[in-house]
Amino acid sequence: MRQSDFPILTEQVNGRPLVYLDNAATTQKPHAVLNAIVEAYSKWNANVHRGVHHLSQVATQKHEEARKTVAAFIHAQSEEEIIFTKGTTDSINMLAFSFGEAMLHEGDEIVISQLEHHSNIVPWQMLCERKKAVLKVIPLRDDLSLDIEAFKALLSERTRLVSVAHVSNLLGIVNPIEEIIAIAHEKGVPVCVDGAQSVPHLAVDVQQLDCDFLVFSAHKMYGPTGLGVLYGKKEWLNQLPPAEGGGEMIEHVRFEQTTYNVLPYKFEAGTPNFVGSYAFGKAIDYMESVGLDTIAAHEHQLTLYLEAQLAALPHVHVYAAGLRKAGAVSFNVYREDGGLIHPFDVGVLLDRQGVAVRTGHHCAEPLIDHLQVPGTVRASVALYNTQEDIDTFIAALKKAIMMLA
Ligand code: C6P
Repeated sequence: MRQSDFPILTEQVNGRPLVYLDNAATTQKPHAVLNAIVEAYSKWNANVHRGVHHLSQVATQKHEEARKTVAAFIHAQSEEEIIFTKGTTDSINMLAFSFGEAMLHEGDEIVISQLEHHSNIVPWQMLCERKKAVLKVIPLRDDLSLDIEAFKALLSERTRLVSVAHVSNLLGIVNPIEEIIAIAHEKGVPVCVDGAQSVPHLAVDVQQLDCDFLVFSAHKMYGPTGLGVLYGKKEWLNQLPPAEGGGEMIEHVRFEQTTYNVLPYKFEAGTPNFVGSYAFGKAIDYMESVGLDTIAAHEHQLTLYLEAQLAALPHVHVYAAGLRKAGAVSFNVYREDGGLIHPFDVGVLLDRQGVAVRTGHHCAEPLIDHLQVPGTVRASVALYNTQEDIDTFIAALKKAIMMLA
């Protein structure tokens, strides 16, 4: 599907045509996004919200149109609920600081899960340390799905926020996020959804989900690096203090006291990444031109095919096999004697054959510890991948296994 829209896909790696299966780390960019970046810098580059001159007004208009595109994409009630950040990690850090300042006191609790990416662990850990609060962790069942009964038992009168991934970056599992939100809301607890691995693959509607916050990164959605989103319900964002000071976030500055701007600017200190937002808007237009349902169906088929092909190989263990996944599949390879072939070695031999996958802990060390392995090999798909890509990958993997076993 649409491989020709992505110039990098015609590159050769180690003398072989590139087969890019590291999309959960970052996706490749279509012409529409690359052209948007060149257009911005060659035709209307100027700082936004600051100038009366023509270029500044054009730049401001493009930046704010992109915000509306993002708001419509996730079905936010208003573009005031869309805060541009540097990425998912930045969004979570911002939320942790801001929410923590306003809402967290000694002895309060934050709930995350065993399968979170470090970006949805460390900011909450830092906050809990600062505020002498407690971080609680939803455990996994034997099949690696979240233990929802244990989650219910973890919620207490002191729980102030739940922050959970919609899709696990390591396992690709789609978590029952609607259920998690409903359970938390029953107890009056707000929920932050880490959508870094879901918004690229599934149609996410924040009003339907009723999540209080949603965070995601443009670079995993065919958009530029250095740009992400913190969505928050207006009621929440209005209650929270800014996380950073300076630039666009002020109304008036006096040495005695500074007053803050309205939403969303209150949370956007300094010159925003307006070229990034414009290019991200084009990435979303591109995804919509393909169709979210078409993308989801295509990737679902590919993921099922990928998992089935891997599971059919002797001595290959697929994690969370059979559970609903979006985009990513993790596995490990074992020798006849049961010894693990290090995922790094598998990754290197795949790379020699032009196949890009990710190996290691995938920035989810607590989950890797739970799996009791040094890491996994992860293959992850995007809209431009084909069944042929999977076949090339499987053939390359068979060769790698032959050499390593
Ligand atoms: N995961 C991966 O290879 P940033 O780096 O800020 O754009 O996204 C951080 C992040 C947060 N949550 C989840 C679920 C993620 O998957 C990621 C990024 C990449 O799995 C790079 S480590």
